[in-house]
Amino acid sequence: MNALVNFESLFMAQLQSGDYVGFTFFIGSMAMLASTVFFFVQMTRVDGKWKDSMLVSGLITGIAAVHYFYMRSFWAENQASPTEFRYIDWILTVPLMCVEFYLILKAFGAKQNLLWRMVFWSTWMLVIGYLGETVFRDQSAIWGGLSSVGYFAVFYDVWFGPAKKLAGNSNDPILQKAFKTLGWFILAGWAIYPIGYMAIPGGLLSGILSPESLDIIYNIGDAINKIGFGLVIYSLAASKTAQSAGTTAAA
Ligand SMILES: *C/C=C(C)/C=C/C=C(C)/C=C/C1=C(C)CCCC1(C)C
Repeated sequence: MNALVNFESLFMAQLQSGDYVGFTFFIGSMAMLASTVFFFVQMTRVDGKWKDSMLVSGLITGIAAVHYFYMRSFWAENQASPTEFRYIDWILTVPLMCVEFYLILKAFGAKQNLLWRMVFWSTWMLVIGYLGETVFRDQSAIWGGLSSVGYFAVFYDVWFGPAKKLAGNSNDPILQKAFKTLGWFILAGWAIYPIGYMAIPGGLLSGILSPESLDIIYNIGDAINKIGFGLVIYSLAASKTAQSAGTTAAA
């Protein structure tokens, strides 16, 4: 199995009929590309202080788009999980999702330690998850449990901890609603991934999920979390831009 993919095969990857996993890789690559164009174009239309948030949304789907092109050709050639590309993508995009939280909460007093704490725990989650999926696959359940500690730390921060308190400090209903929705992505959206992980042979759900489910579940998770998360940011930025245009017009 070769982890290197040549340039031509990136765009010429073949899809066999009945290859449902391959199907989700192809859809994923185009959905990420289209979302990236959308977020970058919308970035030019929102107020200055929301441009950074839109830029980060576009970077998240843009980085994912490139990796999806790699992953789909890796899958097409090897019919095997592109685990390395997957985790390289996550280790770049998940911290950027933490940056989105930080950018939103900065106006309400978020300090950089909020960002670093979230980045630390999400990196913990991914590095340990990678080890459980590769080197220590036979003990994937234990590594999955350890990885989940990082997941719960991020979840706690957003739902009950310091991030939640900062959002509460703002008396801005538009921002609070967006923050709450992003919190649901962490609770329900991120919870999709451990289900895929448990489909690993010998994993906790391997009795009911086939090994190919892993990539399908991860691909669905990525579409929801990367594109959906970006759309929440876009809707927040667009609402705030419209709101400030309204107040300027009224003044
Ligand atoms: C865009 C990519 C995202 C949002 C990826 C998120 C990934 C996770 C939340 C992964 C979580 C895992 C566990 C909580 C335990 C098992 C191992 C992982 C890494 C699949």
